Amino acid sequence: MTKEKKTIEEKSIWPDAQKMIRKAELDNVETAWDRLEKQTPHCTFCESGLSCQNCTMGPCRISKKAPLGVCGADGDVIVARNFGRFVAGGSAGHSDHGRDCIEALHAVAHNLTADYTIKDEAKLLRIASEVGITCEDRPVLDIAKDLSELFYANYGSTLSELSFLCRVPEKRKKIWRELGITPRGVDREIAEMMHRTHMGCDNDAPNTLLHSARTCLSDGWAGSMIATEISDILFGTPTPRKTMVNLGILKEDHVNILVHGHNPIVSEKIIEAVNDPELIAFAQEKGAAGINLGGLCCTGNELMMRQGVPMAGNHLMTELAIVTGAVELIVADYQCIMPSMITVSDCYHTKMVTTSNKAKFTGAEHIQFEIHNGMSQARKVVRLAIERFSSRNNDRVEIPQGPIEMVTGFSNEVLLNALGGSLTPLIDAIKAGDIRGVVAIVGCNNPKYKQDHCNVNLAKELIKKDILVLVTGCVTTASGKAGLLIPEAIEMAGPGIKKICGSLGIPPVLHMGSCIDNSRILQLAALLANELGVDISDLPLAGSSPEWYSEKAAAIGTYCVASGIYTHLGHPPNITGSEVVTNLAINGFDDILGACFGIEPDPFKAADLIDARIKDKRKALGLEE
Ligand code: SF4
Ligand code: MSK
Repeated sequence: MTKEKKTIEEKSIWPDAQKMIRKAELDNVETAWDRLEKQTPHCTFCESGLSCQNCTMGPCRISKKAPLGVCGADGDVIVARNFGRFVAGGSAGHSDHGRDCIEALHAVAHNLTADYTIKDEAKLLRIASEVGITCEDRPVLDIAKDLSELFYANYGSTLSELSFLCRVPEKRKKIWRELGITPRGVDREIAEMMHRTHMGCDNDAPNTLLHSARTCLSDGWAGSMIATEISDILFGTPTPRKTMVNLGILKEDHVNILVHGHNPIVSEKIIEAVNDPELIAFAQEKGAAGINLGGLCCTGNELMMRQGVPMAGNHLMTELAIVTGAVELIVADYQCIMPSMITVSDCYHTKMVTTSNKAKFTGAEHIQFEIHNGMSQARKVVRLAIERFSSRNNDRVEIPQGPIEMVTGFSNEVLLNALGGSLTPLIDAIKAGDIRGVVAIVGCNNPKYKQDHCNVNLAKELIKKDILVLVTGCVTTASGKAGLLIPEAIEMAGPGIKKICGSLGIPPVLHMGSCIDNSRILQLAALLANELGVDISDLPLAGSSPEWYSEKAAAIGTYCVASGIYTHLGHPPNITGSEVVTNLAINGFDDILGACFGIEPDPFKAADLIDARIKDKRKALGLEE
């Protein structure tokens, strides 16, 4: 974690990052690490969750001398309220992304766009029947209309429970019913969280935490899940493919364009424009060998999963990608795009383009993407990038090292297919102890940590212990760069994983997508529980976000715990100012939800912590002595 002045080697484990941090220093470019240094030490009131700005009688800070805010709220209430608003922000982010996907499906269904189509009709029919829509003898677009309407309703206040709760094991639904946290509508839970945390409403910390769980469940089992399923319907369900990762994917003689953000609605059109022969010819006219597209963060994950587009880097690589001096243009949708991208790109010839009214950046060129104009806007963006190529200063270009190979595209459909159509072989492998458990490592980078040290070492330790690892979000890039996402990585795993993954020809760490695709992991957990007739909390599963930073990651962790999955975090959210809240998160939730958070910054100790939990679950199922 943070210390005031870090050496370059202490900032990141990666040679490409270290070289670019050094270059940034020489080029006089400030990065997240420099700004962190200036922000350290952080305010201890904020860090422990004990400051409140919910009204203008304050702001208030809770201390021994002043244990109550002006309104009389104590530390427990303030911490719980802050946490509730924090995860409501995360749930809103993912779920609003899901809403944009519904709008796209709705527009396709009503013939309002020629730019988007249904790529996976079989999946549309499968999902529609799963949520109770009649499909027989009906035109596909009519089914899509009904599905988009039903998904819109999942955001409102009219449903008594969310459509995808049909996937949730009965035992889990009973727990939610008894606690009064069955998620209803996405917007409803988020709005209620904001309401409850207004001055003078919910002044009972455990009660506020329960609604935090409900809010996050609406993200996991609706907002994010809807986003994933519609993205598959519109752009294709991912299948395994080889691709490359790290800054070495940039090409010195090409126009380099990077997509950044989360929603594939923009990036899927950019890839089409990049492959347009007219635009390729235009790039060649300008002296480039061609156009090279790469990904950053989660929209990069989306394009990688479905199209095999190479990945330039995760969260802390986004500024450093510009520092290569080789990037003509970054096109961003929303989420996790550092505002500093503008100032860093101003130091080079890189153009920043924003595409959503929800995420405008002063200093960027804004090209608004709508469902009806996605293709023409994408062409504009690519043309702009090509025009920047001649402004590149070749003396300032440095592309570090060659890229690393990785395999991507492990959707649940692919896993089921690889297992011969049923989960039985996986369950048998779990019963036999060849696969002792399954852990999802997800989430971000945070400059308070040595970049990817925890993400990578935790994955390595777990596979050694015969625990299958699933990755999404920025941990994907970390695992790929560490060589864990290729079948040959079974050599780093224990004998059981080596045997099972070896026989299937798959890596011991499987890439399952972007941040919203954690919903794929929820679905897999539910499928396993239903197959065995147990609750999700009975399974030898865990989640982990070792280097998380975002509200969305906290929301993911909370919906995992509320779904019955023990979740490790490298550091706690800003809740440590309240014993009541902290105890509930790391102990009390276990009693009522069958899962809780575990906090451990050291990846080796975290692996032992998770392993112990998996051992307990296996013992309870009679699978281990
Ligand atoms: Fe202070 Fe209470 Fe207002 Fe918060 S809600 S700022 S604790 S008076
Ligand atoms: S992009 S939320 S830094 S994983 Fe999904 Fe990466 Fe975390 Fe953003």
